[in-house]
Amino acid sequence: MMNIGITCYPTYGGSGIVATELGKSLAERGHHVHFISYALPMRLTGLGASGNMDYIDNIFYHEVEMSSYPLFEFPMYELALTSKMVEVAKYEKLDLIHAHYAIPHATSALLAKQVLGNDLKIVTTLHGTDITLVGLEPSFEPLMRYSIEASNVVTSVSEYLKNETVGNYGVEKDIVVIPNFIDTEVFRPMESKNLRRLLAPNGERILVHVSNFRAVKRVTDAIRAFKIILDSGIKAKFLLIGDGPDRSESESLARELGIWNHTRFLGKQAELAALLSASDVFLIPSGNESFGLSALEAMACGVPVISSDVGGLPEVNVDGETGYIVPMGDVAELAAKTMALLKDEDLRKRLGNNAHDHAVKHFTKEKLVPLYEQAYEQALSS
Ligand code: GMT
Repeated sequence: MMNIGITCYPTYGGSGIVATELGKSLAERGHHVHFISYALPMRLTGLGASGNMDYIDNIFYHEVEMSSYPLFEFPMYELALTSKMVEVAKYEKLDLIHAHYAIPHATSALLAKQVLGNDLKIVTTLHGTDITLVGLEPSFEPLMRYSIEASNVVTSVSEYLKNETVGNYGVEKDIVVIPNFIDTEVFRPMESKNLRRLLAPNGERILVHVSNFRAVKRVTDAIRAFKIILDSGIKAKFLLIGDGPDRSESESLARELGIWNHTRFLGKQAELAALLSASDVFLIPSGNESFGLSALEAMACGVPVISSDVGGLPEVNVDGETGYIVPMGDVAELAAKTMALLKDEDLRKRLGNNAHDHAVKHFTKEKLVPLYEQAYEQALSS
């Protein structure tokens, strides 16, 4: 049994989801898990297949309190986080802190270790946003490199992200690839007749997209592709799940293109597996994606994926087998490949079944959480 601190962003995003599911799974395996963040991570509710809010006494949540002081213009989140890490590590006798993101979480954890002056181990998982941040703000590069090099063990969610980190930033640290995973008791093909009737009352086909509507998700590509699909005469509905900065623009585009009545912007949804199971094809046309957890969740529900060809997406979606991969930004091809599935139900079903089998074979928590435990053991013996 280990005492593990986990720091992640609690908001709507893959890294927080992976960190939370990992923490829940580690707790189920008998470890003591302490989440340290500024809000309760969004999926830190419900344990086990029942999805009930069962109480479990080896998961703890420590909130980072932010105080404002008139003289300081900007809140000092990273220092407040560091102080909370010091407190939790000391009193809960943490063996290690698992930081999801090099900047700022591993940076804070490393400072906490310095303050404590002890042998607290730091395991850092790269999700990609760290690297994007450095792309946007090159002056962060030395801090990013330090946060990675000084961690005891570093993991990355895809080969792509590992190669980017090593190739583009000259990081020399050994990086262990541990792909993201799903709980197959939650993300599984579910009975969906009633939901389908509700969402597509006239038997229309159902397309689905799930994201946080950031520019990098290129949601408008999916909407433009949907217009082409409708224009071809196919009767379909498009579910757009999630929320974020580009939602208004996406909604406007749907109105502008005259396809508003065929789209359903559902906002953030808790019952994702049911909505995915009721859908025919999942679209993820991202401009960059170090892994694409939402695509994996769809695959686990038996839904074939049409993805762009960027980042780690080809490590998740196998072209011609679990769906199709199209060049990023090629809206016509996105529409064409989606139509190929919508017009051939046998093919769609076959790829959907393959997607499910692929997810269950390669990306389950049973298979991948032990790799994190190995990474922790490696850190403890370093
Ligand atoms: O993509 C986002 O907007 C959220 C972001 C995050 O940091 O939570 O997701 C990143 O981490 C996920 C979990 O590892 C990956 O599945 C996503 O591909 C990755 N996003 C990007 O690389 C853009």
